[in-house]
Amino acid sequence: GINVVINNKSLTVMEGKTILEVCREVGINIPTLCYHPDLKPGGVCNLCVVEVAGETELVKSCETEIKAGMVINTDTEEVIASRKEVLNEILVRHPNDCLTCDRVGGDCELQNAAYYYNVHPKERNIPGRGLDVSSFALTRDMDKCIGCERCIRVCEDVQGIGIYKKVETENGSYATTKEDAPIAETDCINCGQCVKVCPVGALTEKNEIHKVMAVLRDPTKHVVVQMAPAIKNTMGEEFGLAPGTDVTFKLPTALRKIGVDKVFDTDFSADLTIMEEGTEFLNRVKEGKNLPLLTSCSPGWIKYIEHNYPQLLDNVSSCKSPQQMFGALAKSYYPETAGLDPKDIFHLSIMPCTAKKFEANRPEMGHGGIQDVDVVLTTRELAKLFKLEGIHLPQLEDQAFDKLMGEGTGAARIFATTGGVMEAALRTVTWILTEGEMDAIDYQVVRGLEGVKEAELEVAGMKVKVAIASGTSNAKKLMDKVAAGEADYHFIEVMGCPTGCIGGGGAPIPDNQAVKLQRMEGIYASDAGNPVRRSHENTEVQKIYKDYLGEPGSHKAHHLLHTHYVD
Ligand code: HC1
Repeated sequence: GINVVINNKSLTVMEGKTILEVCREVGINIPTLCYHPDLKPGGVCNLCVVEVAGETELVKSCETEIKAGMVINTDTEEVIASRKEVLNEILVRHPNDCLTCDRVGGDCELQNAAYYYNVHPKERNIPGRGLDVSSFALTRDMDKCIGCERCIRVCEDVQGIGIYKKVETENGSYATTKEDAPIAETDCINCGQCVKVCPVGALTEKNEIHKVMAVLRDPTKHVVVQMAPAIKNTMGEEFGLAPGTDVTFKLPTALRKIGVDKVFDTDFSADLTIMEEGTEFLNRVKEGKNLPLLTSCSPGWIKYIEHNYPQLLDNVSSCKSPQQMFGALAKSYYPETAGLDPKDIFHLSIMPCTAKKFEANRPEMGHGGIQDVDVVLTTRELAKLFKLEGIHLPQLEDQAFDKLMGEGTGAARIFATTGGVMEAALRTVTWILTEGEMDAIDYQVVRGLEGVKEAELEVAGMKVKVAIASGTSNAKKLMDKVAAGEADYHFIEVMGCPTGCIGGGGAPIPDNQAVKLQRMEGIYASDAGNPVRRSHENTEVQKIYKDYLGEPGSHKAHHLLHTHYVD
């Protein structure tokens, strides 16, 4: 360690870190707008300045490495005056519709900083850059952009896509798309990683809360919900619980309180996916065709492969994602069983994902003019709806999911984290191939938050080579090899977001690597605590095959649960 003095206190701290990182570790609050712990420093907002003895000017704490003997002050009068000036300059051109901004409720870093430093600009000069509502997934309010560049860095550096650029104007700088095109016309994959790092309301998921509220008030609508695996171990964060906390059975209670008629579970259709995709995998191995099989659950990933590797689309599993399998059944199996008209059903999906909003609107995802999923709300949107309705989740009693499509195994739950779909598939595929003799459940080799993972496993005398990637820049590493014919994998799991759905674009904010690790641990704990941990043991999945679908891969299963991406 090295010795430094911060705010008149002598401290021994770790070398090789920035002043900002050290201050945060010891509990000193330095405001930032462009800094994000998962991105390389931007150094553009100038809010994090501090005083270092011997320096003639204030230094940016996010970019300055801490050195032995440094004497640092983080809140001198000069520092505060400088921060106020920075904030004032931003606020002069920032719309002040905070009452109705999507970042209402403590999530706006600019509002928090402005309030903290008590900054009140005398007049405003709003640039009038306009609103981009072209996307099913995201909304851009460019007047609210403060030029912090976080979206540029996450899209370029983390996802390897790079749809954004910075524009300097007389009235401040801001981010827009390259060519300034509406976002729906760019290479955007709707992953929403930019939304999650945006410090203000410039980038948000397409807000559909009010649409859902109107439906909940409509007595002619029968509202049926599905809820993604990740929601159960992340929603608690919105109510002050630790990341990873399992709130599975509080969610049905809350949803019924706001007027939902049936609370079902995407975990059910994740198990169903394993039955369909496992069967598809075994068939492809038998026929030696279209290997490696590529998973298809992540709609950001599907968009990415459509844009970048269209020649590999035949390798993509024909399975719809669990969300869309569920949607198809919510408008067929469920109403047929319950004696309802599918036209009266409003199917609401709760996802940690912004790309799921896009997926629900894809033309492939409906039958006979009826859309399978009507609206997708993100984790954040549902949390907001609960709060608006006065619901404090931790105080609620537990309730069960509704029967028919409300059961999920541990295998389904781990879909939420990178490697989970692979592990769930391995649990069932090895069991089928060895007729129950190989009954391993925990496949540690495919776990962990690394961006790319590989493993070779022996399954019933056969060597199976698998790979897993999360985040599209990691997927690219694998797909370049596959496209060049240099890979001999049998099965590849790809999730569009780094770390998988626990790091989805609709996940609670703040969101960073440390939080995601806790979420992952929560997911595996929920899996381990579930008495049923293999998809083929889901009794409601067994029932739907017996009563409705026939066998996995049947004609009916294909009609409802599969699709083909051709773009
Ligand atoms: Fe996911 Fe999936 S795991 S894609 O991350 O396959 O969003 O949680 O619901 O569809 O099941 C997301 C999560 C989710 C689907 C499943």
